[in-house]
Amino acid sequence: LSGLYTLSSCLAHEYHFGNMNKTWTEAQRYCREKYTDLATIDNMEDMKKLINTVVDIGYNGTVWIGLKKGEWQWSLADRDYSQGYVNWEENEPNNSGGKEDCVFMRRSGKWNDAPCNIQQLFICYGIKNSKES
Ligand code: 2F8
Ligand code: CA
Repeated sequence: LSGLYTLSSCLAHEYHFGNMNKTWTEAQRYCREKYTDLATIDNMEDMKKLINTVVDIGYNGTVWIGLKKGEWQWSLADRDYSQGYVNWEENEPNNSGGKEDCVFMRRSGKWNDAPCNIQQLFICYGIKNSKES
């Protein structure tokens, strides 16, 4: 399995639309089982690719991506948030109500922090797990 993860970070990665309402943690579990992880965004090229994944489907809502607090951290453990690409909406993250530890993306591609227990669609990242059909 570790070979699978190594490969996925070397090869061109793909984004996959998760067309089910899930909390952030449920979405993470699903993406880790079926692919590699919840969506990681390394640069502007990734960001455009991810936006296109949603726009191509014609979905106008928001989607979970693989970014969460304590300190902001990508779900994919080898990514360093503090050194990486960000695309926060203006005035975000604002931790509204003191409970916004997870991040979703709007159709514009901009990010907002929101409560992790909201159920919404999501984007997975990586290669498809060959054990799944
Ligand atoms: O105005 C931005 C603000 O909008 C909503 O709160 C009213 C968002 N909440 C949810 O999406 C649950 C905030 O996260 C956002 O900062
Ligand atoms: Ca917010």
